[in-house]
Amino acid sequence: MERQKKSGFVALIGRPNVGKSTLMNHLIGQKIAITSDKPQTTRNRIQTVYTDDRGQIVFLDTPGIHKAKNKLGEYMVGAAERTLKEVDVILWLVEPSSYIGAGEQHILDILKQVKTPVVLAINKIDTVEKEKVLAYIDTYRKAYPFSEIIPVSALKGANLDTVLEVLMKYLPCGPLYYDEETVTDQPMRQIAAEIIREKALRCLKDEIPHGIAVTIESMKERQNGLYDIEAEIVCERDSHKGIIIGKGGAMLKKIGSSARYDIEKMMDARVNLKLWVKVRKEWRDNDLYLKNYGYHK
Ligand code: GDP
Ligand code: MG
Ligand code: K
Repeated sequence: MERQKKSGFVALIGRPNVGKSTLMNHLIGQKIAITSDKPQTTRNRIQTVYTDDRGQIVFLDTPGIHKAKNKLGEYMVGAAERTLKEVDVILWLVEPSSYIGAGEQHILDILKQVKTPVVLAINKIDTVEKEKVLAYIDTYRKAYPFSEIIPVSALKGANLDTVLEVLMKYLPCGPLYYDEETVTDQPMRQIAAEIIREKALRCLKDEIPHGIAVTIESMKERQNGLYDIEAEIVCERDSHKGIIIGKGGAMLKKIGSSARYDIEKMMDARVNLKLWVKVRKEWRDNDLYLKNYGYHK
């Protein structure tokens, strides 16, 4: 008789920039979650599905849990907290440190409110001396009754086997939720928007604060399989618009061509990408705009 398979949901949490998307990408071996060295790139949660002969893990790459600074922040924190109560296991990623800062304390306070088992992964151990790792583990062990504490490197793929093994251990037995081939159930459009946003943030370096959003206005497949995609990059100020477009349109062209390259890889099809830049003042604090852009409660 075949052994029953494990199947369930894991919420991946952690402060912005701790390496959540990098971890997802490594596990899936495909570029779906968006990584950036700027925080808050992943605004909508991306479901990533990992399947092997032991079972299936559906990851919810929740937006970073941190104190809300504006309405957009509130949506993100609210969504993340609700997710924690619904999932089978929480995987919390932290930076290697023997000091628990205010941001981590905030997450610990939230974890104390939920009954879900929590696995702690101390990430980026490739950046610290081996001897220090035990002290980091000890610091966190004293702070909360974690189910397991695992030092990892999402970038190098170190100890990720252990993470998978431990997560499988805490998942219930049950039927698989998705086909084995599924890596994400996020709609194509949303992934395309995330890719464009990532490329824009990368190309713009530090010239623009985090106030950009990307919406896909249309996505149509031609008879020959080519996709026409029209997308809008939304920013808060006229001056930002100028920077995004660049001299003679050079910046927008750069964003567009690097985004198109990744979207083509993701969709396995040729893409004709048209980008527009729009200014929407104060969109981060405006409920109506937030709804328009799909950040629903
Ligand atoms: P997220 O905001 O939590 O999704 O973080 P990202 O996955 O976008 O990663 C933020 C930055 O940290 C990127 O520049 C990553 O390359 C880097 N990073 C992530 N994991 C590791 C790691 O294990 N080691 C090192 N050295 N860098 C990492
Ligand atoms: Mg991310
Ligand atoms: K708890």
